[in-house]
Amino acid sequence: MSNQAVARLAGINVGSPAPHPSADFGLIGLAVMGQNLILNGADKGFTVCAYNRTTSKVDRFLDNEAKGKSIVGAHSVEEFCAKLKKPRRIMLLVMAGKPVDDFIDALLPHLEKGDIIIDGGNSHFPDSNRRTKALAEKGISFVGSGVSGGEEGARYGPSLMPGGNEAAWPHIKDIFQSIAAKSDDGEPCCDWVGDEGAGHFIKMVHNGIEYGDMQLICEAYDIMKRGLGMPVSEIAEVFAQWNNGVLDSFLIEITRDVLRYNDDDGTPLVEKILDQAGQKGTGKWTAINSLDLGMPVTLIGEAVFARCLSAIKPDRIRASKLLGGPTPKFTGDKQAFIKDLEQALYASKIISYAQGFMLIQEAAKEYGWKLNKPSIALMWRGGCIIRSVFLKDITNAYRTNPNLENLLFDGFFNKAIHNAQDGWRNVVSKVALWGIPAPAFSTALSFYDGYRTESLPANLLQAQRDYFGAHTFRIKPEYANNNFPEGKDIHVNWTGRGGNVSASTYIA
Ligand code: 2AM
Repeated sequence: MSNQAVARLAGINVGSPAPHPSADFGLIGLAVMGQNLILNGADKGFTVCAYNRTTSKVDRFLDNEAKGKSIVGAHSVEEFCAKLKKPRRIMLLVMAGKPVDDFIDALLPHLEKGDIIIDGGNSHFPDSNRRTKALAEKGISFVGSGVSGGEEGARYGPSLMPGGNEAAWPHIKDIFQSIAAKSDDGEPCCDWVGDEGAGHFIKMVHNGIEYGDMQLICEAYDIMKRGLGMPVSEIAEVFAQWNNGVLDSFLIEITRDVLRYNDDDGTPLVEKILDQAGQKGTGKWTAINSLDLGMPVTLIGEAVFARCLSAIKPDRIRASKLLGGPTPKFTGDKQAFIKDLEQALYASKIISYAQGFMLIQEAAKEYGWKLNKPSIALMWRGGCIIRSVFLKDITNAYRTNPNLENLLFDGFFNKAIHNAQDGWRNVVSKVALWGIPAPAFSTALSFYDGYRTESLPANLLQAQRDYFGAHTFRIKPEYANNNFPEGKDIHVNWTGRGGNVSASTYIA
């Protein structure tokens, strides 16, 4: 083979003039998400350059889905970079982890200061923190962008959550906001999120919240099925009704449709599906991060654990034969209970989002990020899995007061949760008596009651810690005196004193 042929196989242009830089942005990674984002961009009037590690996929794409559209292709990283207008805007939609770093390394020799690399994959936010810093040192702007909405969203309007080097934003804003979903008010579901890995962080929390929303819906279904003894077809109609009210959302809508879907034998398919949940890890990341940051994001945690419990089906089968409990028996007004259940779901959802925003707020503090809070809820209003009418109220809350301490302190949500309380408590107490697990409903209520309690029993806990480990405690200001001064770490010898507190007390 000639040298030229070898070079051509390696994707190097030999003897032909450098390609004219015609593409508004480039995208690497031609799996379905990548292809759909390119097609979406072309529909919005942008010229897009496509590249993929396996270059045969570029040709296949150009000859099929991309035919006749403003889409060009490249067979090498070099050719790809040469086809992009400057500053170059390059989006990676490849597998998270090493492939992202490998592509960044391959791109760097062909880039110039001011060029922009966007990672639209499912990267963990610490990786995006690292990449933002490392690329800034080379004069390259890195953007880590959450992309949500699946294949359909990518094609017709995803929710986009970009964060990283803010210098990039003016150069990508038009493209991002054009291809993003629009809220029902016509606003693009995309805005600048914040520094470093903030975009991927917000996507992670979005996924955690998605876990929580799904778990709440599953608990409501289980309570109607086993607690109220309702057939699936009837439960579907309850979800249909809920979808016209405060719970109006994509997940309630698809639940309605799933429950209405019958197998060939005319029975609901959902009842035949094995009750073992899978997970890809973003809910777990959110739960781990909440533990790392010391934030009580309990509902997402319970949603992750509920999937874990479902996954140990063999254990559950054995336990179902050995461990007794009550048999659910509903008496009373079924319609009234269904109304209570709607309130329980609504209130628990408010708690879940309040917890999610507590985590986001703490992350901003911990990582030193400036976050665009009103826009976070806006970005979730359309295109993504948790899209809902409810997010409009959250957007309003943070637009009214961007420094809102807690979502529950907003007038609208304060009133909403207050009004939902009676129904919520009724449901949680009844299902406990019936022996139907409702970990998400229950933890939401426990959180609410804990959060609104001025004095928790952690006084006793501190005493226990000091007893067995001399971990010290502090005294309540109103009880401070010479023995127990305010604001000091105090240790008491809990066993070795004869009534004389001061003799066995020291101040650490
Ligand atoms: P491929 O088509 O060559 O496999 C989703 O899997 C996308 O990530 C695809 O575009 C895929 O390229 C790319 N990808 C997966 N693993 C990769 C790797 N190790 N290096 C580069 N690209 C990779």
